[in-house]
Amino acid sequence: MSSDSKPGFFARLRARLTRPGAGLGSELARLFGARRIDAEVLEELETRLLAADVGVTVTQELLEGLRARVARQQLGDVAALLEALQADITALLRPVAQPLRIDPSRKPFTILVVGVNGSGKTTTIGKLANLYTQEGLKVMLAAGDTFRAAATEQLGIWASRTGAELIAQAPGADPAAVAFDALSAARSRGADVLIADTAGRLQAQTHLMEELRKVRRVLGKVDPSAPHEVLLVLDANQGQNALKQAVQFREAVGVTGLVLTKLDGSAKGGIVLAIARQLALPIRFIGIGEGAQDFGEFDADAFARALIDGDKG
Ligand SMILES: Nc1nc2c(ncn2[C@@H]2O[C@H](COP(=O)(O)OP(=O)(O)O)[C@@H](O)[C@H]2O)c(=O)[nH]1
Ligand SMILES: [Mg+2]
Repeated sequence: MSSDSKPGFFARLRARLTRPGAGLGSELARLFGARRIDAEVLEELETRLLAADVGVTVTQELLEGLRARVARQQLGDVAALLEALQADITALLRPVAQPLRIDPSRKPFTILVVGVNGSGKTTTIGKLANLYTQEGLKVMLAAGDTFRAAATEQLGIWASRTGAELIAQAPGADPAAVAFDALSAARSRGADVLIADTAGRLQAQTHLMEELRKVRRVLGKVDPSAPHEVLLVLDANQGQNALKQAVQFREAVGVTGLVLTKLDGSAKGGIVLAIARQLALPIRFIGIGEGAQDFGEFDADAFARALIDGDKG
């Protein structure tokens, strides 16, 4: 990512993660001002963490840490409390803020993208194609969602928009065959990156998970080291359900990284904390809108700041 696109992305993250002026912290500060921290303040904070989908476990952990410091009189007022909270959230997120590195010795670097219907897989692939083609990499996209003709069309639009090459077969084709052809073609044409789309899988349907495993196996037949990344795309609005999906996909296909989409206007950004704490899987990217630019690497400090401060300007 170029250095000048970073502040722009952070400003949009702040503007979109919460309603204007509605960061966790801004609201508490408005409610309580410079008041000393008492049970009521902590209770209000607890309510707001739960409302932001932080989840019971992480909320209790965060509050325990804060209560202990309040008891030791280390936190005088609401501002100090919020500063401590932001630091704790940053510390919680930092271990999972691991960017995806395209290893140039793995050529093509093969990314298999999985997730339930509508989570944002195809859009994320388009955004990734945009990112990597702009870095000068030769990118190929495999239309592995062969259930719906519209899915291939959607991927094709992103391909022509970004200059990536699309590899597709007729609707109804075997997704594993598409994967095999795509990786073989990407190899012979010297692509740097291959990104494979898959159909939206209902995680409860074991035969569909079986199909994803087959796609995985077939990629490994063309290149024993592939796939080099299995990206699970989760819709942040799915809340605790996203956690369940992650557990199931991880078991079935061995997820190596996460993309969290639709963090714009969800008011549920706290789910990222629950996911970080309970899955300990690398969070590679976040999506904050439908456009190619509404996408960036996950940054623990920026995210914690956006969550607490909101768009206070
Ligand atoms: N607001 C918002 N919409 C998104 C985001 N990512 C994807 N979408 C939209 O969500 C819908 C489903 O996305 P799609 O990529 O087709 O999901 P798929 O079924 O997993 O491939 C589309 O309307 C996308 O434009 C995001 O980060 N923010
Ligand atoms: Mg799709």
